[in-house]
Amino acid sequence: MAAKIMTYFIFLLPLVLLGGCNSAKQEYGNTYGAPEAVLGSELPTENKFYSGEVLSDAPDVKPTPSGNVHHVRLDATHKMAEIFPGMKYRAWTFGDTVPGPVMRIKQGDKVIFTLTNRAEETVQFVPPMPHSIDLHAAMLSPQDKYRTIDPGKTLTFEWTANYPGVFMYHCATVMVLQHLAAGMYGMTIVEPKGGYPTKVDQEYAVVQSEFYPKENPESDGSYEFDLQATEKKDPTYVVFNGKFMRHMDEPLKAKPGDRVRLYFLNAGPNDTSSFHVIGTIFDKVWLDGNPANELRGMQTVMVPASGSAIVEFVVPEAGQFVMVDHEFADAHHGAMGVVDASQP
Ligand SMILES: [Cu+2]
Repeated sequence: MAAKIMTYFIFLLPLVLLGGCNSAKQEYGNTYGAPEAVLGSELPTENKFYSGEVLSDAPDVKPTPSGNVHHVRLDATHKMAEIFPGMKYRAWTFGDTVPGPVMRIKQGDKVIFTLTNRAEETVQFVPPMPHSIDLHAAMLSPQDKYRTIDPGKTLTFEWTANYPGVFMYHCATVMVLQHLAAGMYGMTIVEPKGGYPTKVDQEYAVVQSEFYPKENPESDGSYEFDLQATEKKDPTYVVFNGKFMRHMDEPLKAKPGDRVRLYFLNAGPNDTSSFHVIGTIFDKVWLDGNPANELRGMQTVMVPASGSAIVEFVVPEAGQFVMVDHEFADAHHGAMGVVDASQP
């Protein structure tokens, strides 16, 4: 009997353990581990502050990319952004936009990623500032790949997208709250292997975030981050895609009968979102953007700070369908926008 048990432990147990590991790998085909990040000083000379065929400006979403390896560069910059026309905010950005560019890749794809810190070149109002990037779509050592780099530096590393979803990326340099409130966040879409189980007529990216501005002491008419309001979670503006009520003026276009997919990310930094579209019901909701997390027939989806959802709905008839954060104080602070299907 004792000999039999020994046989089990010596020969069979390792196989059982190995089998367990293999089945996890087979289920997801995950890739773990990456070469060390490389720190450099070669800054791009072009005026464009990002590059990569898989990038677009929200609400636009690039089509599913071909190929399995993508080169992506995002630059950290400082710029005067407008939260609404004429209202100037001292923003810190990825790609010189708030939110940063939308990255669309596929599960299993590899990204050769470069962060460049160009805060030095673009400085207008704050001292050159260290920055970093934390990619929620990746699984990497934060101490190596998400390290803070000085102005004038670049950091290059690679990663593989193990899980499908809609993921946040953001600056993770202390004080993180300040870098987030200043505008340093964006969306990565990782499409499942084999694509989504539905076909849609329209698709858009919507990033919700909060702004906490106060007039800056130099009284040049611009605004900057208000630490007190941010720590009290008391935003002046809650916005979709970087601007107060932006998609009331720039509606997302659809037609009656269309199936619409929204990739929705709540970048925060502080509030949840109760995302709702007036006049329809979400046929499918994939929490965190992963079709394995499916809910049906939902009126409102609760999305935490740094969380996301893909929502799909049918436009039932001609009309203007208003997206809101149904925490209505947030809607009044700017988290409203239209899906316009008033024309056939
Ligand atoms: Cu930063």
